[in-house]
Amino acid sequence: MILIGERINGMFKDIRRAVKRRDPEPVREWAIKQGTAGADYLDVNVGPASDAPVEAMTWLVETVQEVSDVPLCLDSTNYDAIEAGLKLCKKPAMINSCPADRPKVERVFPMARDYGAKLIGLTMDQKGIPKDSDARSALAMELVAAADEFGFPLEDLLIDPLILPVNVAQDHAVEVLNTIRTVKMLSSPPPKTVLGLSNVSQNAVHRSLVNRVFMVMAMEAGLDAAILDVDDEEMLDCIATARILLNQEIYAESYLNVFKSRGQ
Ligand code: THG
Repeated sequence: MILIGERINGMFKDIRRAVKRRDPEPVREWAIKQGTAGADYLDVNVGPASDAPVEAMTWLVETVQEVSDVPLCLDSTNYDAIEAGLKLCKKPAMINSCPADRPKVERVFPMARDYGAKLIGLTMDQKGIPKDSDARSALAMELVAAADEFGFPLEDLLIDPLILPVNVAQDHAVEVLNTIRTVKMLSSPPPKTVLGLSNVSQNAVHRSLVNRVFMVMAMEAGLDAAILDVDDEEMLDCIATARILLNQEIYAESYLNVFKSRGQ
């Protein structure tokens, strides 16, 4: 399971303020904390309100890399900001993300290939996010075809079927799970799959419980990666236990500790 720490994102008030004031301290703290918790990547997003996204992303990437050598997942809809970040990344990065929308595909896939970055492809197009898993899977297929067309390695493509909050789009969750299953049959080798897990519980009660239960369900469907709260210890225990029960890890009495100490 590829764990991508969600916390350095302008959606959070402390980070939004830090980006605006160019205050490095909250960014450094979260970079170190998530690295210690076992993040394989750190998602970095300057937030929707940033008026100078290229400069903000440049600052954010530099600030994180001053204290952490965890690879970065550059999260922006502004591809100039992503490219500015890619130029600075010391480790191969992940690009977050590209929809199945032709002009964007033509901009992002060659960039991902040329920088040796992994790439998250979203099952959405200019019309938005379809509900049915069949329509989501058809968009995933377009992204798989684009990887082939632009010479991008399929195993570096992560398909994100885009989970929405359960309190406003309850009927989407099963469609997302079925999309994860279907994507695994699209090509050989198949692309990987990823979710922005905490979306599922936005504005809902029992947030961390909803996140953990959906994570385990998505793992059974074949999920390979998640953008999530790596600081949620019970979440990591759920992931470790699901890995045992799915026979992805050999059982040992110390399995919880083994999982938590990995990568440190
Ligand atoms: N797919 C991809 N990338 C993504 C998402 C996705 N990036 C962003 C997001 N979705 C995943 N990251 C988050 C980060 C934070 C929250 C949800 C998803 C979140 N934030 C609090 C909230 O909105 O309630 C912020 C409030 C606060 O505590 O300050 O829930 O789906 N590829």
